Amino acid sequence: MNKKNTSPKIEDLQKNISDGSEQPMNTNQGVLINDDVNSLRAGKRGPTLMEDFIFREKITHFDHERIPERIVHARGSGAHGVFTLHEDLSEYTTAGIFTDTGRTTSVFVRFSTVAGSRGSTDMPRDVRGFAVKFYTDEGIFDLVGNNMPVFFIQDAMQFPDLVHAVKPEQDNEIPQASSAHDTFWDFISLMPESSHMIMWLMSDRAIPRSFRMMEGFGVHTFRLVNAAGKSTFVKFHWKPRLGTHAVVWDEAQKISGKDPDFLRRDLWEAIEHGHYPEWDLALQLVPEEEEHNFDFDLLDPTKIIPEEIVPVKIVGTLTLNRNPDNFFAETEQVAFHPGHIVPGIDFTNDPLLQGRLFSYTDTQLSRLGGPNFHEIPINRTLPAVHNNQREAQMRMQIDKGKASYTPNSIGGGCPYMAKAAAGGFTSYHERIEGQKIRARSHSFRDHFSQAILFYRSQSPVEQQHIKEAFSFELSKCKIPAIRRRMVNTLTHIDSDLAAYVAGMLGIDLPAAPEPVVNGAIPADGKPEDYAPVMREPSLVYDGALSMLNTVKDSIETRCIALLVTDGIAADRVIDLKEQLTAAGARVKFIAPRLGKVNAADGSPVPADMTFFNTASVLHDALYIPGDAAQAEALLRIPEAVEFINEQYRHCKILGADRGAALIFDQLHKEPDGGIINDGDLNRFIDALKQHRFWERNARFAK
Ligand code: HDE
Repeated sequence: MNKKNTSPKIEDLQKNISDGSEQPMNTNQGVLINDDVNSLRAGKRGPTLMEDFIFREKITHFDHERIPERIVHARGSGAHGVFTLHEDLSEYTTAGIFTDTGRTTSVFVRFSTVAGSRGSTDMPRDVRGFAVKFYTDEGIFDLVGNNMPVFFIQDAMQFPDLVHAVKPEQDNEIPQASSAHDTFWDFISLMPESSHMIMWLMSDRAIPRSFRMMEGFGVHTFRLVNAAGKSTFVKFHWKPRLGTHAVVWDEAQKISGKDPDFLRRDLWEAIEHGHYPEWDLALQLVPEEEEHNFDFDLLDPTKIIPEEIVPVKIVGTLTLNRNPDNFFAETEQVAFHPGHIVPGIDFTNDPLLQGRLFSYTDTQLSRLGGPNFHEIPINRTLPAVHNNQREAQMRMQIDKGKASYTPNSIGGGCPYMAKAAAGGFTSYHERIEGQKIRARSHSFRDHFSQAILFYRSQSPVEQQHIKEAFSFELSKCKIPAIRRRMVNTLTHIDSDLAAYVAGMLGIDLPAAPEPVVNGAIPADGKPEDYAPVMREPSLVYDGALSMLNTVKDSIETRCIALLVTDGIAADRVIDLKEQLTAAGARVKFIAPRLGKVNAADGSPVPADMTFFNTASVLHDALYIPGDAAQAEALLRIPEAVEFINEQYRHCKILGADRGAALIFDQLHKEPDGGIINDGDLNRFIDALKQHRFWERNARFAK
């Protein structure tokens, strides 16, 4: 199907843009301002007068400059872009964005952390939000997902508990943006259903190298519905073109100090430099008749559908190509909602999704100040809005006519309801029967088999990182009983993992795994109805779960530090920069001081950064051009030595020209596949494509 794109441009929706250039200043009522620096007073040294409407308007506006931050996902970064479809999916759905291959749909995407407040670091160990607003011709479709495919809890009823547990503790508001504390692990250790999610949270997925290098997941099973009313279950995935990559934990902690805006800056700069981030949209499709063919429940949000069982089908591309003009107006005020769907897409009865359908409108009422938040430019839908909703705070739309009710005759019966054939939304006719009941389905009780599958699917490096992450997090818990409960939970996932963590915490492993405690049982609930069903995973390995199997074919946008000192050969550094830039990397000259270094031929080599204003953790690799004199000069600068040591420790790729390579011996770096000491740039580039040389750390060897 190849229809013409009729969408207005998203920029047209945002008509309230003001840049103030070449304009006189005026008040919000349009009155030109003559004096914006003196308040009106009774005499030069007298009291300020209440009648100063210019002063009062300015201060009132200032007093209310902050809106309440999001309860969760407060720290975020956004970008505009487009979505294009490669394949007509009308076999499954009537939704225009999934059937019209000729269309380019505008999107706004917001990435976020979950726990920290708005000013917190980008780099805590945390889930990342991946929320996409599609401005489709048929209305807004929001895919409000995360960078992990499962969630901590099965029922929305427990979301406030989860969030209270992970947020800073009640008495002293410590720690900020961190799950490494008693209340979080107290809750988790009493919630066996969190076992799968907690493996993802302790994995490298929780410390991404870049928003541009994260997968995204819709998490819940949704429905697609076609023109004949037939429904197909669907899981949504975003696959980054640059592959899925992470930093290491020591690096993440240091980045939080050196550049808390690390991920925000990375996204902004990539777009400014024209390196537009791209993701493939991939779907897992399950025919309605096959709902019960799995050994887990499709409605359980703590489960994935292994890609080994249902492969993903790539159907479209998301490209982010424009930074916001104004952070507050766009990234802060954007309001996502999993309930924003369009005809051809529908919900399932996943109890987590069902609860979300209530929460997201409700939260905007206090955050954005009332029910008219859809009129804020970034939230406007392409089709003009015609309905009988009226008034309330901050109403922008001026509704004409007398009739604001249905049925009416005064307004000619308008606005009228749209027939399904004309695109009117109809809900999928799912058959429902049952008692009104508060209960958890027995099909939701297998909490461990996919946690085990996840761990077994990880490479030795990733497994080691998970061991270290649990050890770190639980070491921050002060209450021994919580640590012990968690270690016992781990014995049900992997004995080696449990033994390592117990060893690092200095506690004894239980002689045999004890039953896991489930603290979430209703007062009159029967414990046997809530006892986890323990079983082995049906699959041994799912290749899609390990970042080892990710895309590693380019060094595009990787930040390479070229360490330069006086006496360097100018033509060599310029050539290196050109070659690496041609391969897509971003190269910075790091020097002892700002300004320039003096090359051997007397020409200036401009310094981008210095050893005192940047750090190793902000770069993916380093290269040392020159000869022994350059190496010796660097060895005399403690910050340069620390830079090289840290790059090495974080398993990064270190390159040097043959003459300068003696620096690696001097610093006792044993030659390995991640150290290129002969100036061979092709080998350096190939090594960097692998992201890190993980084998360097002997602890990973199995
Ligand atoms: Fe959210 N979530 N959530 N969530 N969520 C919010 O809405 C909520 C859940 C997600 O960049 C809030 O506008 C409940 C799962 C993202 O603006 C709030 C439950 C997933 C974002 C809310 C969940 C998410 C939010 C806070 C349990 C992954 C940020 C501010 C039923 C599929 C969107 C806001 C942005 C934001 C409620 C669970 C993703 C309070 C009740 C599962 C990416 O309404």
